[in-house]
Order: sequence, then structure tokens, then C-alpha cells
Amino acid sequence: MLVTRRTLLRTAAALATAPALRSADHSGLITLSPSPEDLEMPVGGFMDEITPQENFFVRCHTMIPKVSLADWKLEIGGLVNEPKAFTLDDLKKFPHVTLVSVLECAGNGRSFYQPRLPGAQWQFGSVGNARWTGVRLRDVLAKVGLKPDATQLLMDGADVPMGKMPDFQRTLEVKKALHPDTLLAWEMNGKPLTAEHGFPLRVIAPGWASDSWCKWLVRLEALDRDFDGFWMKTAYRHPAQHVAPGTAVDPKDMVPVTDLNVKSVIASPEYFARPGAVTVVGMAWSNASPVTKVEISTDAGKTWALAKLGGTPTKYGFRRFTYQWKATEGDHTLISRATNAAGQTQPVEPEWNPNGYLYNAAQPRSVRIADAREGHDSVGLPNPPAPASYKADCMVCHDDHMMIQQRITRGQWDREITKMTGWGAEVKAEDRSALLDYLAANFKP
Ligand SMILES: Nc1nc2c(c(=O)[nH]1)N[C@H]1C(S)=C(S)[C@@H](COP(=O)(O)O)O[C@H]1N2
Ligand SMILES: [Mo]
Repeated sequence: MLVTRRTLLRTAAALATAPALRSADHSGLITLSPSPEDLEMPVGGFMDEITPQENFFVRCHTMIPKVSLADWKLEIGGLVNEPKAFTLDDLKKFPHVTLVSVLECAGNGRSFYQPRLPGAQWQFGSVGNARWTGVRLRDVLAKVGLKPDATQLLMDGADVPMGKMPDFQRTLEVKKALHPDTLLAWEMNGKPLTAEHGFPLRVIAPGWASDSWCKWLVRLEALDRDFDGFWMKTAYRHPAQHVAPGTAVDPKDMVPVTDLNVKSVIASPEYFARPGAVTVVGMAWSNASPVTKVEISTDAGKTWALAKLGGTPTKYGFRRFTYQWKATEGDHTLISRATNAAGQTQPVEPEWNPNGYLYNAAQPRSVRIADAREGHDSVGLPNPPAPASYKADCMVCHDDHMMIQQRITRGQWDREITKMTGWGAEVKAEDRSALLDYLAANFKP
């Protein structure tokens, strides 16, 4: 189907009039993009071992779909002996499982990469830790009988793409799907999933980045081959080997993002503290291999000391760490560095990759120790008036915030315009250079 600007506007208008389904108050989150919603948890959120719903980051590629439980079912087909559709009540008949796991966006930390990369400019907080309740995916698959030649499970949610953007469809390796910790969950922290987190059902793939945690799940299809949709073949891939920052990588040398990296974030102190005894507090997490050690440096990495691990250890969850610091007046650089049971440690140098995934460098943080807090700068908004095409072509689906947080080069904006035109934005040839000038001048690195 050809998507004209009219149909695009109509879709946007229809979605805009749908009732608000968000049930959590997200006013404490950092808005990267209000629509579709990309909301980040501020570093203070790393004080909580279990992240409450209102503090939990939100990442949506499209508008949140309106799902009515009365019409909802999960269809399972493809290479199975007996294709079936399950209601939520049907699923609730399988044995229930509750587990604690971190959910982290593959793009978390993207904003720290140099050279900079396009995409949502997450800093620390596109990650949270929750208690998920549901059933084992493998129990449900046993009911439909997965055929022996099935290798991948295609997951599809109820979300509909905007314009000509490809539908968010991803596959899970059958081996991961059959792992006893892989769940189909309807509850987060003891409450039904809210709309933004995937009501009524989402995939829980502990230890893996959250692009594999399909929300609003409506269909699973067993395949005997790799799926070649955009979100598997092009997106969510990173180089198999280390590459120098800025290198163009041949797509054949890229592999899908799966396991998370070991990581830690200091929650407190955030920017300021008074001189004297200061408790450094934060959270560390990892993949299927639990965190075994967190080290702290208060002198920009010259010396390191062991932090104390606290809280409740879980296989896939946040692990609290604390460190008692005798802070003296002045500016200090704090760094935390976690290690897991497999011996993986956070690197000092970020592992740059062309899509900006799985950032886990031990991140230096500046803290001022002083008796009085001093003022800080605020971010300025773009100045010269925008060309009409900015409003007509970009603002149909986005909002200024999406542009502000990018901070990318002119060449990168040029490629973004090409990508967006491919996805249905109707940028007229005569408008393109003014639009590019505006984007490049106002939303630069
Ligand atoms: N159906 C569907 N599932 C999805 C997505 C999506 O856009 N559509 N986004 C994925 C990505 S990239 C992330 S980071 C997580 C975000 O989960 P959250 O919004 O519950 O924090 O959902 C994942 N599951
Ligand atoms: Mo993500």
C-alpha cells in the first residue's frame, strides 16, 4: 500500500484521539521523545532494587496499541503440530512462575559513544529491574508441539507501524525460547502489565537485551530459518569482533544483539555532596552470569577499592553496592566497575559499534563536594524559525524533543531524512535542503 501524507496524518490523528492508557504517573522520568514515548529513568532511580512502575523506562517504536482483553488472544502457528489460539485465562492454567530480572534497552548509554550515533540518546536509565509473573514459554510451546526443524520463533505485537516503517517483528532463538526462565508474563511487580509495558502479555527473556522482550504479544510463529525483516536483519546487530570507533562495518560481519553486558551505575551522590562521610550507592547488573564484585574509584581510576554488595542476590536482577567515602572539598571523578561470575568486567574504553548498542564502559561521573550547591546551566532550545516542511513532514510523527536529543552531524541528518522518506515522510525535493540546513544547524553534536 502506498502511504500518502493524507493517510499518515489520518493515522496520526486517529491514534491521537485514542484514550490515554498509561496507568503510571511518569512525571519523574526524562522525556527523550513524548510521542511515541521514550522515557528514561534518572540516575536517582538506581537507589531502588525493584524499580517501581512509575520510574520504569519506556521505549516504544510506535504508538501504544489499545488492546481490549475481550478480543485479545495469542496465536501460535508455523512449524508446530497443532496451531492454537490462547486467551489469557487459557495461559493462566499453566504453572505460574515469578522471577526478578533486569530489562535493559540495547541502546542504553548510546549518548556516550564517540563518534556520536543516531537513535534515541539514552544515558544511564533505559534499564529497570522488576518482578515478572507469567508462565514458561516452553510449557505453552509443548502444548502446540514445536516441530524438530524449528530454529526461530517470530514474535509479533499488537503495535502497528507508523507510515512505511517496518513492523516491529523479531525472532527469539528456539534454544532461548525453551529456556526455563523465558516467560510469557502478564504481571510486573505484582500488578497487571500497564499499556506502555505491553498489556496484556509480553515476552520475558532474562539476561538478554529488551529488543527481544516483545510487548503486546499477539502471535508466535515457529520458523526453520533466520527471519529477514528489518528489525532482525538491519537493526539490533553489532560487530562480532572489536572495531575501531567510527569504522563502517560490513553487514556480513554483524551479529544479532543477545546477551546484556555486565554494568553498574552510581545513584548517589549524583552531582553534589557535603564534605565528610559520604555513602556511594548504586546498582550493578549483568547477563545470566551474576555480579560478583563492584569496585569504586574516587580519583578518576587511579586507585580502586571494593564496594560492599548488599540487597537480595537474584540471578538476573539488580545488585545493590555501597562504599563509604571520606569526601574532601573539591571536584572528584567517581567510577564504579562491576565484574560477573564469568570474569567479565566493565571496560574503561567503550566498545564502539555502528548502532550504539550494549554500552557498558565504567563511566566517570563528576561530583562536587562543597558546602553550598552552585548553579548549573540549562539546555537552550533551537533559535531560528523552522521551515514549513519541518512541521509538515517531521512533526506529523515526532516532536521537537526527538530532534533535540539526537545531537548528530549533517551527514547523519541527511541519512535520517532518507530513512524517514523511505518510511513514509513526504519531503518534497525542493524542501529537502532547507530542512537539512535547519536540522544540522539546530540539532548538532
Ligand atoms: N511489540 C513491541 N515490543 C517491544 C518494542 C516495540 O516497539 N514493540 N520495543 C522493544 C524495545 S527496543 C525495548 S527497549 C523494550 C522496552 O520495554 P518497556 O517500554 O516496557 O521498558 O520493549 C521491546 N519490545
Ligand atoms: Mo530498546
